[in-house]
Amino acid sequence: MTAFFIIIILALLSIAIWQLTKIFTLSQLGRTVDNSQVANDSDNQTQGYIMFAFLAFIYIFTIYGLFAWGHLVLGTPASEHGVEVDRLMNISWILIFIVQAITQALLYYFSFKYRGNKDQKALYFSDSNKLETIWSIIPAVTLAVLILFGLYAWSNIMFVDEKTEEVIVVELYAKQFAWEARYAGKDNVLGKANVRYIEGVNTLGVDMSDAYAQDDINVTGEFHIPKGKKVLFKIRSQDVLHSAYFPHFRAQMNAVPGMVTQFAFTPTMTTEEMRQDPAMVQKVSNINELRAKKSQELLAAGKSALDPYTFDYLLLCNKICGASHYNMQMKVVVDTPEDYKKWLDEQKSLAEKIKEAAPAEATPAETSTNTVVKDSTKVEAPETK
Ligand SMILES: [Cu+2]
Repeated sequence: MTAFFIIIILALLSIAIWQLTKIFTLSQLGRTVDNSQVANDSDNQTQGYIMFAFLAFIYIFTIYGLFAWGHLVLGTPASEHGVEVDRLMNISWILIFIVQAITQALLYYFSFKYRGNKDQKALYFSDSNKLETIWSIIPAVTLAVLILFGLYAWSNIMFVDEKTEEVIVVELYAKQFAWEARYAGKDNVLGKANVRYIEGVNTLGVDMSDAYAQDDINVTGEFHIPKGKKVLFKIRSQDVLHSAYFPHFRAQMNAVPGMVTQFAFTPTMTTEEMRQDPAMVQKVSNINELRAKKSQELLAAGKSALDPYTFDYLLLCNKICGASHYNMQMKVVVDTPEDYKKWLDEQKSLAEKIKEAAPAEATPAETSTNTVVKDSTKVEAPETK
C-alpha cells in the first residue's frame, strides 16, 4: 500500500514540475531568447564561475575531510617495518596533496581565463618539444624515486632468510570463517599438513606421521607472539581465497588454497604498551563514549548494556570470502618474551590433544576408518571447485 502511495505522489510531482516548466517558458515570451543551442559569451562566463565554485568546493571538502576524519587513520605502527611503511605512505600522501592542490587551481584558472569569447581566437600549434619534455620528465623522475623507495622497502620487509635469521615460525590457517594458528614447537619446523588429514581435533590436517609435527601446537581464539622477536607467518587456506591482515602491524598477505604464502614482522609494542599509547587511549575513550550512549538506549528498551571496549590487536580477513567474512578474526596478544614463553609452555601439543581425544573416538573402531575417508572427500571438495 505504501509503495502505491509513493508511486501516486511521484506521478503527481512529475506533473507539477512539467506544468511549472510550461509556465516558466510562457513567462519568457517577448524577451530575446537565444535558442541557437551554441554557447554564447554569457553562457561561457557562467560556466567559468561555476568551475571556480567547484574548485572552492574541492578545497573546502579536502580541508574539512582532514579535520573531520583525519583521526581515523591507523595510529602508531606496532612493528619494526611499520615505521617504514608509514613513512612511504605519508610521503605519497603529501606529494599527492601538493600536486592535486596546484594542478586543480591551474586547471580551473586556465579554463576560466581562456573561456569562449567571440573576440578571442585560439592559438594553434602542432606540438611543443619543450612542453612535452617538462610534463614527461617531472612525473617520470618523481614516480621513479617513489617506486625505487617502494622497492627498497618491499625487499627489506619481504626478504627473510630462515637459515641465518632467528625467527619464530607460526602457521596461520584460514577457513570460512575463522583463523587457527600453529606453532612449530621446539624444532621450529612445522610438520607437513594436508586437507586429507583433517579429522577430529586435528582441524589443521597435520600429518602426524611426520617427525616435525610431533611438537606442533595449535591454538584457536587467540594467539601470542613476543615483542622484539621476528615472527615468520606461514599462511594457508582450507577453502577459498582469504587474506591475513594485521592493520596495527602494517602487514597483509593473501591466504591462497593449495599454496603456502608468508610474511614476517617484528612486534615492537606489547598489547599492554599499545593500550597506553596516547592516540589509542583517545580512540578507546571515543568508542566507550559511543558504547555508553548506546547502552543507555538499550537499558531504556529493557535490554542488557554493552561491555566497555578494551584494545586488542587483531588478525582480520581482508578478502571478501563469504557471508561471515566481516567477522573472520582472531585476537593477537603481544607479550614480553618471558610472558610469551610462559604462555606457550602452558599450551598442549597437537599430538597430546589427539592422544587425549583418542579413547573417545576409538570406541567404534570399525567405523572410524570409514569416517576418515568420508571426511577427506568432504573437505577436499571445495578445493577442486
Ligand atoms: Cu576470509
